[in-house]
Amino acid sequence: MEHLREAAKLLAQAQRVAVFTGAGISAESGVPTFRDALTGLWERFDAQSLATPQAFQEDPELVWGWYEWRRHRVTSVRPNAGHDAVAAIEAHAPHTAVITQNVDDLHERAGSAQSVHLHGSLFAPRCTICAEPAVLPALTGEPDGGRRLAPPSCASCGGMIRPGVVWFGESLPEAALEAAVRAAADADVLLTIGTSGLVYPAAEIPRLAARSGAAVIQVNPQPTPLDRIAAVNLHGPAAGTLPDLVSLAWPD
Ligand code: BV8
Ligand code: ZN
Repeated sequence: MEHLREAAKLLAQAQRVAVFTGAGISAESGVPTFRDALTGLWERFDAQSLATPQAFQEDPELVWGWYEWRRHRVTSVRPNAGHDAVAAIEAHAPHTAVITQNVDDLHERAGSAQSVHLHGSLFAPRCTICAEPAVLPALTGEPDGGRRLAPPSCASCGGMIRPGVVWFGESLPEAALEAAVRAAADADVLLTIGTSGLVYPAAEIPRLAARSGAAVIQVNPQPTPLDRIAAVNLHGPAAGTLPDLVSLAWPD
């Protein structure tokens, strides 16, 4: 409880807050994290080998099927109390930036409309040839066959459509990375939630905030490499911890 109080005090006093999230914040909505053994149809694949341009090159139907399965999963779940608490922080602390590594739209659906997506989104597919955004048909039920699905073709040039995410070995979108670096450098407090802090350059963001003098608060049930740079470590789940943190920081 002591740690929670300390974190709430830092948050309430902060003028500029950066919130940095990973897959852990969506776990309690039922979206598997990267570290979990991939559930259901995918337990025999490793996410890091599927989330690459090479995998899409070699077997576009397998990779497209995986992303459509994930898009379906996200579409069929709801934001949890952790996402809602992040939106509440934005309501209380006027200069708050939400930076996410996640490719789901749960922050947006909880009200964090300006979330910065460092690794793209399941909802922004584009053409591999002309980069034109593609409009995806609404998913009616779990993608059939589960595993393989042929990617659609571009309406403009007939090129193959790819998921709008950043794969391993691909550069992050410049504008998103710049916005995240600026928010981290300016922040008085950076709240890192549900990330193993292992994937770069995104994992640099909390470290940059700490170097720039921000107080880092971590919410994560397990220890991570970020424990070392955190002023306060709240070892608990996001949906269970964040609402308490917000109500302590801003008792209505
Ligand atoms: C790039 C989108 C090169 C796709 C993802 C050094 C510098 C630069 C690059 C590298 C480097 N060393 C290695 C690299 C290459 C690589 C990398 O970092 N590899 C790692 C494995 C070492 N980086 C890249 O390839 C990046 N690109 O560097 O380009 C380049 C440079 C110049 C010019 C050209 C090219 C691109 C990386 C982006 C990959 N895409 N996602 C998709 O989603 O399919 S990464 C993906 O995994 C996620 O987006 C996330 O970022 C990452 C890790 O996932 P987390 O979010 O942390 O989730 P994880 O499962 O790991 O952990 C969950 C946490 O939640 C756990 O701690 C758990 O305890 C906790 N948790 C569980 N339950 C809860 C909870 N927390 C709270 N509440 C709960 N209930
Ligand atoms: Zn095209």
